[in-house]
Amino acid sequence: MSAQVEQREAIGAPVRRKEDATLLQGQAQWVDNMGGPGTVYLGVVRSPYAHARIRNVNVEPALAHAEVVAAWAADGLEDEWSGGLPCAWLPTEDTNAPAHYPLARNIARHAGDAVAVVAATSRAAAEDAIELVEVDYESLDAVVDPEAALADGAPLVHDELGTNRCFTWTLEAGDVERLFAEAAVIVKERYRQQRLIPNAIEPRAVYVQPVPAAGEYTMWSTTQVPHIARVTLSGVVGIPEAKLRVIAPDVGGGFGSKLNVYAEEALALAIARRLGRPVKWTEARSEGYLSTIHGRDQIQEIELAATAEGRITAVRVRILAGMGAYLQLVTPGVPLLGAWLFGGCYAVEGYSFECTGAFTHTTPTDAYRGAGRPEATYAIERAVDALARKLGVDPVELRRRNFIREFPATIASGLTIDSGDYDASLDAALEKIGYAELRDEQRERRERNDPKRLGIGLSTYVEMCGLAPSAILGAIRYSAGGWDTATIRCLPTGTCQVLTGTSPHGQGHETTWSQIVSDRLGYQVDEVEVLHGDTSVVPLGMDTYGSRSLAVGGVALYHAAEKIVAKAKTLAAHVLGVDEAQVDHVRGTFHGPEGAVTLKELALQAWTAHNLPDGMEPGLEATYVYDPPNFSWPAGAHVAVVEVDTESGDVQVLRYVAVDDVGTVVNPLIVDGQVMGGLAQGVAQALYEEAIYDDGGNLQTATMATYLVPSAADLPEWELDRTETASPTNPLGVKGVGETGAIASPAAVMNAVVDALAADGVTDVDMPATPERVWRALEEVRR
Ligand code: MCN
Repeated sequence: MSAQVEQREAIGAPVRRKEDATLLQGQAQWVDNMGGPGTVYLGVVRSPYAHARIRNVNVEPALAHAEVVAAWAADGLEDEWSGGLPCAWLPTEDTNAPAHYPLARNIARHAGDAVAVVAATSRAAAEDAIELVEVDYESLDAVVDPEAALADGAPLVHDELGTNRCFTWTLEAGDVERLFAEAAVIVKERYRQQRLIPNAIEPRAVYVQPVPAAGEYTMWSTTQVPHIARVTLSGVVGIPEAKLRVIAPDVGGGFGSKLNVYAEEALALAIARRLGRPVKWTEARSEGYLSTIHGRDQIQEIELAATAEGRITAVRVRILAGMGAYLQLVTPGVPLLGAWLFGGCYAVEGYSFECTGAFTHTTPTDAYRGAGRPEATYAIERAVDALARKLGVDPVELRRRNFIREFPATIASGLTIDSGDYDASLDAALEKIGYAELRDEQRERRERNDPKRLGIGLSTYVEMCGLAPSAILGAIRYSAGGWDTATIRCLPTGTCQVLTGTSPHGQGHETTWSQIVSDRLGYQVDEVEVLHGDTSVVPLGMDTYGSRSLAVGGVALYHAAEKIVAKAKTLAAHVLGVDEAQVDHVRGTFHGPEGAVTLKELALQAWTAHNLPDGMEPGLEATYVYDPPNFSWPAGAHVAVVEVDTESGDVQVLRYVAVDDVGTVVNPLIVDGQVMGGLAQGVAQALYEEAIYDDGGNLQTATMATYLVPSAADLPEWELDRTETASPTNPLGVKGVGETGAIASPAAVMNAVVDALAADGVTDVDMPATPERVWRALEEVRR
């Protein structure tokens, strides 16, 4: 390999994504493309009521349909379940975890709750037949707002619990009471994190092929978590884990929504067993809005205690988190993923956090890009701006007075930030945006009473990702570990296979993993085949979420490469007839004092095994299971510039600068793409998207016509830059990037909106800052 090729494919090189050719040329393997002779298609009958007693379900009229094979309500499938659908994270010992089965028994608890299922010989027939199922519902009162759900006399989501409270979780550090009592200034803010609906390009789908005689099942699913799905579904359906193979083929995005184990997967497995036939289900988009998890849904109260000079001494936070009607895989844990971060990147001393989860008659919430950290970042970054206004200090200056500057830094909430340089990213962001000039323009516009105000909003964030040290996950009562695996198999003919426990669904692992192997072992990127997402090919894995894949799975791959090098070096010394200490390895070539041998040649030697050192196992293959010693802590400074039309309430994002520090960058093109995608979702949260329920629990934004996903035309040109502080906790120095954009940007945009209107007296606007909301906020102060 020439030095130039080496450079073009090493860690840090902007290699184009090798997975894109298949994706863009219609050759991808989507679950919905699968099927075969004898397949039956499922249609799910869903409750139109948010809360109803199911008096009777009559499937007979559906069975009369010529193409219908079978149909069941909950009681018809009851003996298929060995357990309920899983929740893997019950944060306290007394967390209320109600039973959750694939079909609702007796009571429907949210609009879209599954009540019956029909199996037909075509998808069209299944959809027709669900209309024929007769359900006798008695509509009951519903509660959709988490605060209302905790009020006395609220309708109960689960009668047997006697309360809508799911759990209360607290974290206290330092003498918070004293710090507040001694504070020269206190700000107290209340923010709302509206509910969001994830919108992956590919809706959910599942296809199950049984081998009845062997009791074996293969499930293809649009999942981010094939390994977790196998472990948990084997418990739900009672199929021994060894007989269940789960495959996540090409998956068209997830953003957290496919980090879950869903009723339809369990139904497909159970019905494949019942009928002995392949079973398939594909979600309709509007069906997904009701039955795939939602994100966010928090009411936040945050207080900052500060000195007269603006040194923040303590943070006190109370969160009310909407769980929805049931606990999905990690529902109660999501708000806690932000629990350590409400102090932001500031050196605070006292920390008090309390989170209560509440059930409502709505679609369950769960992980959505950022999961807990956008919420925390939003609260602290908006509160810091509120403090700056109260003190009459520039928000840049106030941040600088409080930055953490010594690393590793153990923060008040108890975790340790690995590394960072918050001034560096802020400096870079301010320079790129031209901060001083923008403040001048803002002043000029105000002086000439331009109805279009200019707003400048900052978000200097730090987040924790790369989930996670297994021992910490255990301590916070998460049911699984945080390790991941990689295997490198050097094939005898000069290519190699990588088996990874991560499960990419848009993040480009095939490319970045190939770069790591290229960098360490000298293969060209195209000589590396990355296999993933199949529990029979890669039995051990913890999958993709929490921006963990590079910082955990990629680091496992690095260590596997080191094991390959170690074995190859011994073999090289044997082949070259020299002492091992005399062999130098440089990217796939082993140099002795007088000759050299390549890794590819050694792979062939190891395969023929004709002449190996005594005791050496044939083959050149290594596996590493890596459990990270810490989270990874990306950080950065984002600046949004908005123009707010005080006559119409319209907000336009004029510019957006994001300077992120994600440690060592493996592939700058992919990192930029990840940041841009996250920014789009964060700006969408700030300005466009909101799941709205009416008081009866009907989802008012149940289609893409009413739920406003912005298009590229609605978003600004992203101006990206980076600073780089390598993580000292892993040998690659990497930190995660998959969620940074979504974490930082809602706060930057909303700080900009409020900054534009602060001189007019507006100090808060709820997200999304729609023209109507902005206009109403202005009307209120005008009156
Ligand atoms: N990377 C890099 N250098 C770094 C950090 C990351 O080159 N310092 C590369 C990685 O090698 C990988 C990609 O960037 O190719 C993202 O890496 P990482 O930050 O480890 O995140 P994950 O791969 O674990 O992806 C999960 C993350 C999450 S949690 C959500 S949500 C999300 C996201 O990724 N959902 C996505 N990005 C998405 N992108 C697409 N297209 N679709 C989704 O559903």
